Formats: sequence, structure tokens, C-alpha cells
Amino acid sequence: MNRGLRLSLLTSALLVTLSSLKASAHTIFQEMYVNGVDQGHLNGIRVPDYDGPITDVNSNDVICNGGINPYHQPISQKIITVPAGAQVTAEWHHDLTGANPSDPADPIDASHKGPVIAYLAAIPNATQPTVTGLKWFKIWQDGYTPSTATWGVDRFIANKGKVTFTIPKCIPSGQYLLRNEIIALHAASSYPGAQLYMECAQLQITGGGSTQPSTVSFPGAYHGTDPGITINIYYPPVTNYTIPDQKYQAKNLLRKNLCHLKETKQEIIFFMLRRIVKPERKYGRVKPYISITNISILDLAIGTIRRPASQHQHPKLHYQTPRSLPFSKPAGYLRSRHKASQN
Ligand SMILES: [Cu+2]
Repeated sequence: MNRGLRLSLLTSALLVTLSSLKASAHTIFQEMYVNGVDQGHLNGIRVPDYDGPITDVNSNDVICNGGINPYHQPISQKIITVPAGAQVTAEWHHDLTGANPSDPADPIDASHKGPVIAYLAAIPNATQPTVTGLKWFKIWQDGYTPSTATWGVDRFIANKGKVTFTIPKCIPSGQYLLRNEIIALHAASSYPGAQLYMECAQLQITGGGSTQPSTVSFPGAYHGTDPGITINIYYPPVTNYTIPDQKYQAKNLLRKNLCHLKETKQEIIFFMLRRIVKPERKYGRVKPYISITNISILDLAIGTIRRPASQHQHPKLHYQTPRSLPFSKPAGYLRSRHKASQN
């Protein structure tokens, strides 16, 4: 055996030893705070006894854990009350015993780079055992920051295992599961390799609104081929990381606050009603020129509507789209008052 080969074998053996050490350095979401108020250790959260990961994204275990890592008994029957719009903090530690400052792998081993993510799903009863078939929507995520080359997990470690985010104020009141998740990517260069850690907290959300966010299913939201699931984070160096579940992200999360779209839609509809219905009332008639449901939100957002030059003129509606944009006037949406009066 030549020296180079012996050295490379030694190196591989060392790497195997290192990675098996790291493989036991897992983590569990085990305590919650609502607007800074501690809800108690293990209270209202379905926690497993063992801190191991889920690597099969198609398994039901990816919903709330508890399959290959059986739940700690008895499962907490507490339902945590959270006012919509509240800030909640999820606290994670290396094992179920909680914070351990002398453990270098608490809250998680530093090798476990990756995003930290939070989802909600409405559920008839937050303590019911069945968690399949729920509709999940992402409310928060912390992925990779290229400018500092840091991951959500780096910030999570700096905050001693705590992550804080807002429960959207516009979602309906009721019982929910909060699915808090870490995707550790230290061994994710082939699938299955990414280590998914997740637990579900049992919530009663109060004082909410009526927005129904876009949703995804678990399992189903993630795929082994997703660039956020299968990625070599060592080489080539990461310049950009795509957190899984882009469908939801595109629809809701890029607006930073999923309540914002609803408010914007309402503002635009009120804006239109002021300028469309009101002129008609002056002529003793309430007959909108325009079918609001037929107009895409994008058309509305980029268009402008002018009020009539004078109250005594025909309140003809002008709908304009900026010339620089490749959108034409939506056909059939608008009728002049002249035509409307002939009906
Ligand atoms: Cu681990």
C-alpha cells in the first residue's frame, strides 16, 4: 500500500468517524413563548423522546414527526392560546432535557447548516392524533444569506435555539398546528441525505381575520429532487440557496406578510367602487361598469382609473395600463355609461 493511498484511507476513516459523531447531534423543538411569555417546557408540543431526523420527504413522519421517533408519553394535551398577530418564539435543544450550556451540540451541532421554517395548518382539534390531510401554509423562513455566507441555523445557534416570528393577524381564528422545522444539509449531496427536524405545537388562534392562504400538503410539499433538499453545501461554495416549497413562497411569502395581499385587494376594490359606483349614483342608477371579479389583481395593480373630468359629463371610465408594460386594456371589462343606459 503506498503512502498516498494509506493517507486517503485514513482521511476517509476520519471523515466517517466525524460524520457519525455529527449524526447524533440532532435537535428537538420543545418549548414555546407567546409574546415573550413562556408556555412551559414540553407543554402543547408533540415531542419525540429521540432527537433523530426524518430523511424521507414522502413519509408521513415529515408532518409532525412521531413515527420512527415515537412521541414522549403522555403527549401534552395543552393547547396554547395565541392572539393573531402575536410574536411567538420556538425554542429547540439538542435533547429533551432542555438547555445545556456545557454541550457544544446544544441547540444543534454547528455542522447542521440549513434553513429554519415555520408552517401553520388549521385543524378541527389541535390535540387530535390524526395529522394527515391537513393544508399547510408557510408563515416564516430563514434560509441562506449570501452577503454574510450564513444560514438560518447559524442565527438559530447564536440565539441559543430560539426563533421568533409572527402569527399572521388576518388568518381565521381557530385551532392550528404550528410545524417548526430545520432542514440540516451537512449530508444532503445525495437523496436521502438532508436531515429534517420538526415538531408540531398545538395552538388556539384568537382574534383572527378571514384570509385563506395558499396551502401545500405534507408529505407532498417537498421532493427529493428539490434544490433545497438535495444540495452539496461544501463544493461548489453556496452562492444562493432555494428553500423548498417555492410554490407557496411565490404566492405568499415574497409579500413578507401574507396578510398584505388581502388588504391590498380590499384597498383596490374600494378605490374602484369610489370611482365607478359613485358617479352612477349621481344619475340615480347603481350599475357598475365593471365586473370586479373579471379583473386580475395584476391588471388592477398596474392600471389607473381616472374619474370623469366633470360631474356633469358622462362618467366615462378610463382604464389605462402603463405603456411600458406589455399589458393591453382588458377587453370586455369596461362599458361606457352610454352603452349601459341602452340596456
Ligand atoms: Cu444531527
